[in-house]
Amino acid sequence: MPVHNEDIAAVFDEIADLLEIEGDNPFRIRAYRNGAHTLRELGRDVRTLVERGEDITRLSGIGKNLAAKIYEILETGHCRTLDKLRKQLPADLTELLKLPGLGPRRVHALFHELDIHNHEQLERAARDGLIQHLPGFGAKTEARILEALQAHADTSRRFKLAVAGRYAESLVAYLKTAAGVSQVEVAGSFRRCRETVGDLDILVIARRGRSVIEHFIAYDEVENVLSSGTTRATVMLHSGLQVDVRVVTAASYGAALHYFTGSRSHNIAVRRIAQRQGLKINEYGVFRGKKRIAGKTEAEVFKSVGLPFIPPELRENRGEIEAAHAGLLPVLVESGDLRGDLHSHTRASDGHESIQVMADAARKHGLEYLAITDHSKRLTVAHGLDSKRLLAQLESIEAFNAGDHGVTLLRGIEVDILEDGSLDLPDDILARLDIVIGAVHSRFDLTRAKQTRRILRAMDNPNFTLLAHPSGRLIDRRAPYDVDMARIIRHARERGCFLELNAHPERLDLLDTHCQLAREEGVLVSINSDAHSIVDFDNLRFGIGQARRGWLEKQDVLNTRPLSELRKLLAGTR
Ligand code: DGT
Ligand code: CA
Ligand code: CA
Repeated sequence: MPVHNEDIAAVFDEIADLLEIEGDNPFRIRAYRNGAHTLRELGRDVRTLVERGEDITRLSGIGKNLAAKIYEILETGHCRTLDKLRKQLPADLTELLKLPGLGPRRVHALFHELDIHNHEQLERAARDGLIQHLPGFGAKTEARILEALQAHADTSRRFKLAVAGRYAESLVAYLKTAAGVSQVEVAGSFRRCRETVGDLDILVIARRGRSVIEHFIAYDEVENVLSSGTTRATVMLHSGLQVDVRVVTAASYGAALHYFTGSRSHNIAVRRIAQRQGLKINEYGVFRGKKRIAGKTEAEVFKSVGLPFIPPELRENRGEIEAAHAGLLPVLVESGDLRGDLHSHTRASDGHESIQVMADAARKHGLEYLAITDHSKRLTVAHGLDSKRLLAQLESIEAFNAGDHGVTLLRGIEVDILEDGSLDLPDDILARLDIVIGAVHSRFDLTRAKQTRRILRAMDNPNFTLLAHPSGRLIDRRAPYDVDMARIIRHARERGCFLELNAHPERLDLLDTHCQLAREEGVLVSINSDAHSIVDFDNLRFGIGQARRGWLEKQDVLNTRPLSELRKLLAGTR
């Protein structure tokens, strides 16, 4: 059974979680977390490295102990350390950790004080008002736990786009090896670049379905087959990801692709248009009476009902049909439009590389400029920079720029927005930078009014350039903080500063609907990787996907500008 980096990382994360709930040694816990991080950022399958006989202890964060565990998992599919920990603690305890606001320390307290180890017990205790009396909790926390339980019920069992993408990639490659297959494409929410996907919907063109389906259900990551017929099957993978495969003929491929890309409400709206013209539209084609008038390509399907091609990311029935009719569809931003990246970290704070290595990776990624924006001092866990260390870094950046490296570094900082809205470094220091990214990293629990006031005040600092990850959410882990985003976007327009769309697959923040709002207000959005290592520049494509869902065009995106123009825009915020 092929084991992916993600699978091993999940094992390490779970070990770390369980150790932390048990109150184990923090260094041991950190070692597992670092190992998981390294695997996720590796960019190559560790399995391949091992097969090639490479020494994996040379990877940062992978020592002898973790390497042995990696070999064990690759060989046996199991990890005895995890199995043992799981036996010591109730099986469902780690589910509690996934609720926003519940870290291992709180779960430790819930478990040891109230014997709570699953969602039902947690909900009962919260409703009975038992939780607020635990040390480190309170009435507010208790209320938030109830909200989180509700939100969890709504979104559970969805996969982050990037994670689903890793499973999809192997599976698509595998399906292409079946006899008679000429094309394989993932449709559904995955193709629309939604931030999470419920399941994968894969379309295959082949003349004979049966052999393709047999090949599919024999895939060695299949846990069980939920249904299977001559042209379609649904399976569950070991990872818990569900996959639908449908085999179609070339003649109806475009119609099937449109149908299974969705969204449902977009499809319904298009079907209504077809009906008004006396046409019938389904997954086999567009029909006038019995005659198929379109179906081979999606463009043909759209054309047959009088519409231009609508990109998948827009198909949410959020005005795309009206815009298409009016000839006002946006020309969406593309990966190749990005000229630079305005948010990255180095070893100086919590990144893994030097400025030189990061610059080189950015250049290889086709970028002309990169802003170095390490954390500021308040963020002690990230080894944030104080004025002195920042000034030293500026000198290294200037020295780098004096050479000819094919990429220009911008001098920046990701400065903490403190609780009162002031910034974590003195103004005279910030004034010496090319770019100041403000970010909220603490007190996510302020009231809406206070949180909004805090951010508006930060933006009013004349050195402020760009608001990082504006909602603060971590997909599946932390809800957005309560803030008046419409007001923040309007304020950014009045103040003349910018908003970030953080491309990290766990953030994808600005949300798509807020991108749309920013565009309407004329506030430029910067699509940033927030890179902590060289492979993170690949995440920019997820930011592009999100920006496209938010209707952004090239001109709406700050870092599509060439450097000279960018410099003028940055200077204009002061
Ligand atoms: P997901 O999987 O929850 O992230 O979201 P989708 O959009 O991938 O939804 P899914 O997997 O249930 O179905 C894939 C697409 O197939 C969906 O976007 C539209 C189409 N579809 C499925 N069932 C129906 C249906 O009953 N009516 C219509 N109009 N379209 C459907
Ligand atoms: Ca789906
Ligand atoms: Ca589906």
